Amino acid sequence: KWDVITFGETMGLLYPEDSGGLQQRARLTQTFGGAESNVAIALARMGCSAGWFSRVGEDPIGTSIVKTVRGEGVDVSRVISTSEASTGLMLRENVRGRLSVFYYRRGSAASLLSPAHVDKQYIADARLLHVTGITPALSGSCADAVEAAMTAAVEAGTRISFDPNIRLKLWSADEARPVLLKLAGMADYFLPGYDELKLLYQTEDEAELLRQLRALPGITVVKSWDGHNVLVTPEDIVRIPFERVEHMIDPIGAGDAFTGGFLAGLSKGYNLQEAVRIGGIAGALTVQQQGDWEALPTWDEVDRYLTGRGHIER
Ligand code: KDG
Repeated sequence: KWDVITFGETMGLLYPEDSGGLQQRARLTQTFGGAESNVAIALARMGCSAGWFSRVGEDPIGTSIVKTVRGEGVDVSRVISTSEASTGLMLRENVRGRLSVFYYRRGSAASLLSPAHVDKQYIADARLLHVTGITPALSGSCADAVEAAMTAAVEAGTRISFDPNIRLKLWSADEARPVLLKLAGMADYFLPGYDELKLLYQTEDEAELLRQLRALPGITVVKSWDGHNVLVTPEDIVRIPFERVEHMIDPIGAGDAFTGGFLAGLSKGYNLQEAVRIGGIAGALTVQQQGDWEALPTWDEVDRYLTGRGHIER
């Protein structure tokens, strides 16, 4: 069985090499990014068996995404390459510390994913299915694909983790809320950030938020709540402090690293609290280097931190 399989759009990513915006003539670095493939790569680096699928265009960006994700040890056997549409793109800039993302993904190959592309047997062959709230924001057929995949998982006894990953450039909070709350209710592990939680439940009242989360059938881990990651189960609320970040370089990808670490921890048999700590370590290691997935740690790096083993320089 696969430890985790996941699916969702991965796009070509372009950003200026130097600090500065995209309006000026800039030299661009070409890479790629996608929340779900980031999680799959994180899991593979941490020694878990992971699969990711999507649709990509028959173009150089799509080909390089599939080759690179495969090279990271992720199963890409279910990825569909199509001449029907192009691989999506995103551009990113960081101007005086203000980060902005620009999407060129409408009508992309991945936005045409539909329930017909969801291989139920693949999901049944996994211990856990990971999905995010980006996918249902892409198109009606993508939203249907997420529901079909989750339903297949429930039928097969495959557990589900769900990161709402709210992207307000893709849909409004009012559009997102009912869809994401429904999916949260189907998940065994719901992994929102604190800001997303406030948006979903439209309150900042701590007691009310906790009450809502405890009413969910699954377990919730809230990322970045007052310097903690907070584990909420029907019985318990545990606040696990953040790991110290010495050199913050690039915050993007921290959430995906957290998810990868958390799920890797569970796959390796750690308990929930330990898995949250492992997720926190993976997140902290990732933000200290450039790149969404490039900076994801290996299990050895996480374990060195976890066990307090030092770094041998030479
Ligand atoms: O999750 C971090 C980024 O890789 C992510 O924001 C890119 O999948 C992405 C999206 O749709 O925004």
